[in-house]
Amino acid sequence: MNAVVTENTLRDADGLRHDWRLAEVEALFELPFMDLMFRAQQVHRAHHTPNTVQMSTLLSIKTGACPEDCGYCPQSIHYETGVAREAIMPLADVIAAAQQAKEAGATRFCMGAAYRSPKKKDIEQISEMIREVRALGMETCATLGMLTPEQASELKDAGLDYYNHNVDSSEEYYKKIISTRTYQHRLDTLEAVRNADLKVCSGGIVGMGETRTDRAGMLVTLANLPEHPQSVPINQLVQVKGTPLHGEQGVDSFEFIRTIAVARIVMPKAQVRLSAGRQEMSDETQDMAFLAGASSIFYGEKLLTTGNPDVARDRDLLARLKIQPETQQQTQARSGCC
Ligand code: SAM
Ligand code: DTB
Ligand code: SF4
Repeated sequence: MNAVVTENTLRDADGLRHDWRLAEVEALFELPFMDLMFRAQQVHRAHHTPNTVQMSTLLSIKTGACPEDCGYCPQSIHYETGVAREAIMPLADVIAAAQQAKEAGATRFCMGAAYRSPKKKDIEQISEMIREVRALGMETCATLGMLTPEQASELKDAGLDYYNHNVDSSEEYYKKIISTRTYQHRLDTLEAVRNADLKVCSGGIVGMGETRTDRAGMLVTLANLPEHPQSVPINQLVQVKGTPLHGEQGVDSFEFIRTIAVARIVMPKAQVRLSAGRQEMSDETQDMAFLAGASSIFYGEKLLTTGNPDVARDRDLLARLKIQPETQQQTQARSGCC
């Protein structure tokens, strides 16, 4: 990082900070709601096209039977959730789903697999999927669990644009929701992904019973990485029967929106994605999320195994708010993709 010191804070060559202290980020959370929203909107307008939202579509290319025990996840083999186990999807089905997502207006296609870490043959098959999706002119994203540096490079060579790997919460709270891997495992994969010159998509989940300090801690982790993730998904826990986190009290919508606003302020250039949980949100909560600086959504009826608002509801909401979906050309110009 090529760093300069300004106003007692360390900034990189792009003027971005990587030295956020927990107390500072907690103080942002403590601001009066309107002041926080005003600051977030100022940062948003300085770095992003107003009234524009990028749309990504998800596809679960390998579902269920995951050996990890993430307490929120319907795909873990440790919990009875009724999610059917499926083998890796045939290439033709993936291409058809990507084509359909493109026609519906998505500019990025994200392929998710319920792996702890992919095997050699998985990487080969998924590399083929990435090549074909990219040939459609869409940005590509994959989320396959832990990667070695070599696997990250192979995916890069196949044309992968983004790799999603969430830190999910603070380091302290992480231990309480997952026992089969550590926070450091997550950070190691993020390092491999960055070093392979892939764009990083990393965020977390709100409403798992964590404290505000945990939410602030998660954002400190993300903002203090050597580079800010280019994409930061903020998920509201989707409660699935059978998972240990089913029945958690969650947070009120203002606290969820505060988390988005603080993410926007500490990572000004990142695409902050209003991710899982939209189906359970009112139109007004979603609108507040855009006001707080969310610049992207998951679009299409399904996330990985759970529901998302249908396309008609999303089109109607965006039209009523006069928000334009980002076009393929805008997406490509912004990221240099395809
Ligand atoms: N297995 C890979 C991994 O864990 O990185 C990729 C797939 S995993 C389903 C991707 C992300 O989905 C998780 O990191 C988590 O943040 C999010 N997720 C999973 N279940 C969720 C739920 N019930 N509600 C909200 N987000 C969830
Ligand atoms: C992310 O942060 N959220 C998406 C995506 N990255 C892969 C996944 C949400 C999953 C919600 C539960 C499900 O549908 O299985
Ligand atoms: Fe497996 Fe990912 Fe679900 Fe954890 S979040 S159980 S690693 S699919």
